Amino acid sequence: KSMSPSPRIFLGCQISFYHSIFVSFYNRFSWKGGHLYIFSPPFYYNTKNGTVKWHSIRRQKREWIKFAAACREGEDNSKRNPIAKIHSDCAANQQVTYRISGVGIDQPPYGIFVINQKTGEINITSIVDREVTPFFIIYCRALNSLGQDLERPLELRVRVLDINDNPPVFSMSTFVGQIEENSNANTLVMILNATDADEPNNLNSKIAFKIIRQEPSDSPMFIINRNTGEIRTMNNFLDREQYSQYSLAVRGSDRDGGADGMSAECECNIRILDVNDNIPYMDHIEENALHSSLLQIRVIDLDEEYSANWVAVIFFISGNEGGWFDIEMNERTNVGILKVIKVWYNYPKYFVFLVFFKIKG
Ligand SMILES: [Ca+2]
Ligand SMILES: [Ca+2]
Ligand SMILES: [Ca+2]
Ligand SMILES: [Ca+2]
Repeated sequence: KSMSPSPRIFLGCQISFYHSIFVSFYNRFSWKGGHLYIFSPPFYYNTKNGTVKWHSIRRQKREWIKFAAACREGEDNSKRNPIAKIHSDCAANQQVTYRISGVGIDQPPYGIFVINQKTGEINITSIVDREVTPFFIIYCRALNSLGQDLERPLELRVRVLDINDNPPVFSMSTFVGQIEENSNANTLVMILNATDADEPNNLNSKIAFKIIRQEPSDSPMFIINRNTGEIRTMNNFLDREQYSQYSLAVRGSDRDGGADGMSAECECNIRILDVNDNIPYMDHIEENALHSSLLQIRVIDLDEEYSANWVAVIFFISGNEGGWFDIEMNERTNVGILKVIKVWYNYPKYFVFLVFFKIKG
């Protein structure tokens, strides 16, 4: 237990000519750890040697009061009582009543701090939650028997130390993203978002992201930035014609992914968008028994069915100079029917039409 004078804080009165409230404390932990801060605008605050000074013309009258404090959320701090003691020099020649007010005293959460009106000792009475109240400001007053202020009100600021009592929380249980097939490696797909209610800029709220599962699992296709939650492509091999959808399980762990952290998981569904990277081809040509139809032309395209990348167009290159034929495409089946639209009566018994056509899709 360190009682060295280095973390001592002392306050001197600047305003009052006659009296001053002096407060000092010995922090049981290192002052640099900042377990408890006390300051107020009129005080001169020196972080270098942990001294707070309230310049006073009557500095020679200052009085030192022991102040032991550490306020950690989620645990019983009462064994350190009194956590503070305030004192006015006026007590030397008259009766002084000490009063405190503020959040945690006469404002919710009520009654966490209480004061002995005669001695000025301030006690903590219950367990505190940093996520509800990250710090308390105890407004202290010293009153005479008529209820008049003998001193300028003093602010004691009590910081509540964080413990890691909150896991990360993803903003959604399932995130949805999409990315074009064949995209370059390192293309941004989506950004995951998670928060942690513990103290900001503290390891307790520092979340590290990690992909823990991918479906289909053949080969890893995505990487995640452990700090930002950005998911990017690992390579340029995404192929919608192979897998049109990926599912990832991502874990977010506080304490920057440390073994002592808490974690949460979310799911990411990534849709692979089609690119027109397949050339259509003719499956087969069938003779058709229908009266006016000659041929059925079935077109195959591996791109996304029914999309513009898939629907084929067949057009004549040559052989239809007389406008005898037409091709009727069925957009649901990608089957084209070559029809005779101009009947030609004087044709020879055997006649071969050479019709060339091109398929687009
Ligand atoms: Ca946490
Ligand atoms: Ca906490
Ligand atoms: Ca295509
Ligand atoms: Ca494609």
